Amino acid sequence: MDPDYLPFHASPKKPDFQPPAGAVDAHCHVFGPAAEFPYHPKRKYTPCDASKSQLFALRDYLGFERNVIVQASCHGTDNAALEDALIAAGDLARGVAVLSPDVTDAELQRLHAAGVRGTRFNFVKRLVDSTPREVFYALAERVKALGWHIVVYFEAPDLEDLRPFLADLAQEQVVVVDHMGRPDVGLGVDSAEFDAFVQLMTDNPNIWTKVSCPERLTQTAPDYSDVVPFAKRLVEQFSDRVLWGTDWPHPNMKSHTPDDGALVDVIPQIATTPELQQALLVDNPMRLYWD
Ligand code: 0GY
Repeated sequence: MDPDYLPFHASPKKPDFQPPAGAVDAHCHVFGPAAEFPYHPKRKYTPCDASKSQLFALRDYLGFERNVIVQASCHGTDNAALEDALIAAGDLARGVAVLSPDVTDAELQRLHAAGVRGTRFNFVKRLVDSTPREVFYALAERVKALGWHIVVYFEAPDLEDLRPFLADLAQEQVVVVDHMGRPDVGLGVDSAEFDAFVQLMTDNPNIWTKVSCPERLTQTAPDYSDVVPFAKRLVEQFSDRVLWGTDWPHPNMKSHTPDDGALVDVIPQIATTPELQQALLVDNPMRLYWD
């Protein structure tokens, strides 16, 4: 079973930027290993195996202390690999699960005990079949009782369609938007498209975002400077509602193999003071996932 995309970097550089003590990589994945945790039969891509021990080794190498591990579409609603990694990590990891509409209360409790604190709603058409909004509303209601938040993944052209739904959810729960809502960076940081995303966050104080994935958004790989103004704008405007993550092991990367050390070196360009770095890497993720 060969992966559909480039394998992750085998020997990333040691970053020049040293994250503050207690830093959290708030968006990364574990995949398989398939022999132990098979991929979902209806997945849209086959990933590279990326084990928990490889993730924890990368965490230490890059200078991070904790991980937030996000269930990706290739494992469907079977969160077994995620749960296994969370249990192994103990207090050093938290998780975001993808839930089936008929998930039992017992399963939710078990996931919570393992460290899950959020559920992910994926709207990216190349990754998942569409799910009716009523299903998501019902799941949001159920996890609210556990104090979980919602993580959403969509691309910028879908924002207007989703805006009322996101605003509804954010009335009572934190909603974290993956990868800055995936702007087209070619349009520029002052574009109407990106202004619309900034407006979403301005109007909804419960909406957070991950200023992650320059490797996916750039049009000049492996130079990520075209993405920097987007992330910097959000970090400066919403400093207490931003998170950062590596996105290791970078599923579906076809343009280039990102060097995780180089990704860490983007951080001081988007969070330019020690205070902003502390908020982005420590205070915000700790408040959302460990309080
Ligand atoms: C990411 C991005 C991607 C994949 C998934 O659930 C997923 O399969 O999120 C992507 O292909 O853009 O956040 O890892």
